[in-house]
Amino acid sequence: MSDRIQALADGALAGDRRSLARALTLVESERGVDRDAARELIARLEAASSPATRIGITGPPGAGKSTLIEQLGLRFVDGGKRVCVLAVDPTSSRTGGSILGDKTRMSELTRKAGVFIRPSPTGDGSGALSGRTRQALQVLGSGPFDYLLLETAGSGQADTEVAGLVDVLVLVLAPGGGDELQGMKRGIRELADLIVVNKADGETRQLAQSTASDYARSIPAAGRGAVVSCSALEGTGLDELARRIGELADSAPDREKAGQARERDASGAIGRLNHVALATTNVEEAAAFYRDVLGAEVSEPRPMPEHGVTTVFVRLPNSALELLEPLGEDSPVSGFLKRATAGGMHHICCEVDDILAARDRVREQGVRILGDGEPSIGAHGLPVLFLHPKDCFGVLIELEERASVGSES
Ligand SMILES: Nc1nc2c(ncn2[C@@H]2O[C@H](COP(=O)(O)OP(=O)(O)OP(=O)(O)O)[C@@H](O)[C@H]2O)c(=O)[nH]1
Ligand SMILES: [Mg+2]
Repeated sequence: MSDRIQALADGALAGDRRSLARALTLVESERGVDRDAARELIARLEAASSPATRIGITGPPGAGKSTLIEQLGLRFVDGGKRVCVLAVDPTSSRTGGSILGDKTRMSELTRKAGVFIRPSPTGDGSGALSGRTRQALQVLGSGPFDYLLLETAGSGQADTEVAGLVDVLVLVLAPGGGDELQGMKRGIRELADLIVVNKADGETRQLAQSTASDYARSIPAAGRGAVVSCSALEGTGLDELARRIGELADSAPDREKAGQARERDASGAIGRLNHVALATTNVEEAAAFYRDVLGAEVSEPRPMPEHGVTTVFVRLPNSALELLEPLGEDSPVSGFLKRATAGGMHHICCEVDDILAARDRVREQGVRILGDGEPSIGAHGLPVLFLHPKDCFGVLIELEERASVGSES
């Protein structure tokens, strides 16, 4: 096992395409045995000497992110940069992947020597980035690339998360969409280094330019001037855009070094609330309630047979709700619903920096851990533990280890 992982790590560090592809498949795998191997691989890859600068390209579906990435990528390659792309597709976990979609959209870039393009499912279907995405970034980032372009769709919580994972964040928007601006989380507007209004061509040229001016007026003073319009289709404004992004990337502070300086808290104390999980006998109806009655954004239901539940994520500006419907014979939520037949709060999940330190801390205080006390891999692909509700004032508490790449922000 270890020799195999070492060979995979060596291949990935050297930029061998097959090794990179296999390493990515390993970290994206949902199989338990693969999760252990993936952690070992990531630990070996941390030896990478000069990780790629990460450029996040985010924005609503259809704004033209893939088209733009191909055009920017071609310009970076012409400028002598080595480029790779990770396109995270929130729909692919449901539809089985739009791998061909993005590859054909980037067909010219795909053919360039030394360029590596990889579509990746987000994992939990919530649009939020999973632990797997973070690991995929680490794999690609450790290869011999100058720039790692990360494509993610959506707006809201997922975007704010992206900001913590990249060195430069570019927000791509389509012309018009004043509602989008209203709906867009303030955080993302402030976190973006550049806002690009795409499709400044044909009938939407004028609209793109006025949208760009609107955005420029509405974002905080520090961000003014950071709004540009372009046409990824016709190429207008792209040389200038590529130059500006390149400048931002080359002057970005060394995130790896900053990350290393930011020691993990080894006290085992709990950190951010990750989500509150709510059990229900009908996840579709519950999702419709959060969407239609309360007006929240909800994901599609996702069956997770390995966890015995079908889940829906309800996105909130500062956290998430996870709706759980039992799946299969021995679902962990079936017992709960026998007592609380109308459904109810099943558990809360808090993040910790170091899952083993957290376990030792609570154990010393006499709190029991459910199961054998060994962390298992939870729905986000990260190690988790559950604390006994009888020792926690009646509340089932899940502790989840924070992902290894800086995710706070
Ligand atoms: N007119 C015009 N159309 C564009 C431009 N850029 C992209 N498109 C078109 O917009 C559609 C969506 O483009 P994509 O590049 O796939 O957009 P995306 O943001 O990657 O979409 P998702 O990955 O599905 O979220 C395609 O039909 C493109 O051809 C542009 O600058 N002008
Ligand atoms: Mg795309």
